[in-house]
Amino acid sequence: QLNIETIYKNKEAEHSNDQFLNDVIDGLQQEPKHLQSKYFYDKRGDSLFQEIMAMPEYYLTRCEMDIFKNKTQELASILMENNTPFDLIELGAGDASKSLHLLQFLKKSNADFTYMPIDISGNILSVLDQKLKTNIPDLDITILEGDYFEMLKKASRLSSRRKAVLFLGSNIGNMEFEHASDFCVELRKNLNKGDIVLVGFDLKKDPKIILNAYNDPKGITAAFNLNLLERINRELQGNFDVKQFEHFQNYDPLSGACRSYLVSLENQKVTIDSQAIDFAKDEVVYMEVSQKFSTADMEELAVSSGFQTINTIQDSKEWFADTFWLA
Ligand code: AVJ
Repeated sequence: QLNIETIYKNKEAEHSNDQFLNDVIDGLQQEPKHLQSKYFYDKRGDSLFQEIMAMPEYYLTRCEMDIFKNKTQELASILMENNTPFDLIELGAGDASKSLHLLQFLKKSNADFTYMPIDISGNILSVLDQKLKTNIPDLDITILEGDYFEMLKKASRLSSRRKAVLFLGSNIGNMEFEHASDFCVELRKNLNKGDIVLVGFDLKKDPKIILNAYNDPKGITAAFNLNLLERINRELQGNFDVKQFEHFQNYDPLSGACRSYLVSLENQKVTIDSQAIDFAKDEVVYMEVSQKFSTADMEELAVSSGFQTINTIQDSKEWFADTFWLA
């Protein structure tokens, strides 16, 4: 069998620095100030996120890994239904450490599929590429570097096979609830009837456990947030004094929103690509939401975007859920 390996980047990638600059200036001119967490993932950010996933407090990855390691057969049998060839598209694939188990299982079961990982970080995609070459040398893989929907459309132009889309890790939690709903509607529009989506949701649970996962005593999550200021310094000629900002994390058990902020410790002026931005002492920059869900929240999302829930698989602690939606 042929191992077709191609890397596609979106055209926008060439202009991505302009986009980054626009989004940063735009966000810092808003009230309250806001930076987008999708920009966390440069090379340093990727490596800090790897450290986060290895922290004892950050249970999410271990819980979903429990599902992918111990319920692989269940996952695979739904994806392989009726044995027709398919494209396995992963949104925000990262280093594919969880999906690796599924891919290996699908290969062993002689499933006819092409793996299409999509990620915004070219750096992590080269890590993924190496990892998969070593572990599954005969895997058909098409790598797509760029934004989710542009790359999903690209995937549709490349192939007309049925699609199974993975959106794991509670990545969906990085969107405000209304935005997540718009996202799922848009996702549904890009799929055909009979296509399948597997979405990972971090569930509402003991609020202390959730807050601790994002407020680690070693300050790795703080460094992960502060790295975006450093990235702005590196790539956009910014002059943030990172020591003048402090990470603050909050979890609201009623809404399920876990949010991170950077607090300005002084009145200060920062220049980014020759544009000046003022920060008042104690002013916050809103950085990221990591939304937590009840099973009712999950179902609401599915129904409002035209999907039908066909199965939900949880880890042994019942802290995390991977749910299958049928388009
Ligand atoms: C990669 C979006 C799932 O929100 O839990 C980890 C990112 N931020 N610690 C999350 C993150 C702070 C993570 N996701």
